[in-house]
Amino acid sequence: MKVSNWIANEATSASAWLDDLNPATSEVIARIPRSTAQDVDAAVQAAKAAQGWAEAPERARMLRAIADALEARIDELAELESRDQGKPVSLARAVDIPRAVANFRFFASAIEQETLEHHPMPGALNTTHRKPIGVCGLITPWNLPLYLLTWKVAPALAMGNTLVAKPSELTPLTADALGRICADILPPGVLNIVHGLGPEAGQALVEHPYVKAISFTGGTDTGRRVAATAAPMFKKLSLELGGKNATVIFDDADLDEAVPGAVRAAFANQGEICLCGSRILVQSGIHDAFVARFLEAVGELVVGDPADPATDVGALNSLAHRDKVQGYVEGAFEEGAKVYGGGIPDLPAPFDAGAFLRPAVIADLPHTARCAVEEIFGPVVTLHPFDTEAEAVEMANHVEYGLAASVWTRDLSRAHRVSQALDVGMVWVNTWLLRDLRVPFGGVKNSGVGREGGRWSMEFYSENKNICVKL
Ligand code: TXE
Repeated sequence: MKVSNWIANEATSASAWLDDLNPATSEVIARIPRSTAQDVDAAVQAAKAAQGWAEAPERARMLRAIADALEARIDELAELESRDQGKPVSLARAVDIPRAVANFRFFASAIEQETLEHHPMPGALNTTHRKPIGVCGLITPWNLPLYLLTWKVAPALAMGNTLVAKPSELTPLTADALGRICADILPPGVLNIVHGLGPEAGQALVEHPYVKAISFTGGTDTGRRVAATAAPMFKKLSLELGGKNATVIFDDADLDEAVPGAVRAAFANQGEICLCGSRILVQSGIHDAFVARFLEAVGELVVGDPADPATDVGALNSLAHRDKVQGYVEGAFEEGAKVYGGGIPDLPAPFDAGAFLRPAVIADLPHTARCAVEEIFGPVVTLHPFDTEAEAVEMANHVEYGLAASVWTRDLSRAHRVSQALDVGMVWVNTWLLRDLRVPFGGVKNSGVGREGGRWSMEFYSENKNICVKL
């Protein structure tokens, strides 16, 4: 299979190509363009020429048409996402692709229902207007490929911008499918998709003078580089970066909820979600009971063929990433940790060549250990006991990241108190990753800058303009 760049609704070829692998088997499944700065420039020029492409009601109609087209191909897209990313097909079918559909429907409704402010003053009236920014650059990662790409594309289109998207070179397939779908729905140049390597195509996009806003989701180090390039050019910047999120279990937690909740938070999507709860803090009174049930539940997770409906944990995104994750587990062991599970599973061909790792639970290391403070981004979780509420907050906040947390308790006052004290952008109480698309999404500290979601996305992907009329 050959993946194309989509520039002005044309599938365009490239002068060089990259291999795209299925991480569950290490087979080459596609070749993708290794785009150059010239390819990026062609996409940006097409986007620039397409500005002013439609009024809001027409844009809403097109967003719904994209949602319908994605929904009609849900099984095919789920299979494509799984083959490219390594995640279970069942997860892509239940979560990733439906969420992509929802992203378009949500922002179609949002622009239809948008209200703007007027500020009357004696003898004059101020009206506020939202204008498109112009050409926006969207750079997305490999963990939730279509889910996160559409989380940017939908609001950016809704607000009337034209786009150049650079999906992760590791997971290009559903972006290609989106480009094909949109070529039949959007005017030429409105959505352009350019594939290639981050330091080449991604960097060229961030550097391009006509690109007025950059929305980036990816690793913190890459985000730092993107910010260093974009900030002196005064580009609007949204950075959704990594996380090292705490799952905080208090003595009074309902273990029937907290155990499966903590398992899901730690290992959903192989632990490759920036929101994953990769550090579990457990109060001493419930510690042993929780750990026994948690380890039992983790031991029941099925690792293997992502196409098998029984699979809970698929392949990591690449062998290189699997080795990096495995390196953290081995490092923890050398530091004296007790490691439950982990290791490379014994799978039949062709999965013996895949990037699989059994879920690993690390105990008996302080909450300051390397594996407890750095983002591992794989099926690895650390366990830490605590005594008091204050201690839990101190431990949870003792990382450079500040994306999310979950708090498990039956005490409503404590839930509020602890949620307020945690230095993060999002807290879930007695649940994890329950999303309402209207709420602000983003983190503090090294987890990023800015918020997306609902009106925050609409704010980011537009420029506010005030008009003052003397009466
Ligand atoms: O992501 P990168 P990587 C974390 C996770 C992971 C680590 C590294 O800990 O192990 O980051 O992952 C593009 N200019 N997350 O290296 O490089 C790149 O092509 C412009 C957390 O795979 O950040 C891709 O499209 N763009 C995370 C995108 O940036 C550049 C999700 C993300 O890739 C670029 C993924 C450059 N100089 C990884 N260099 C989350 N927050 O969910 C790369 N890119």
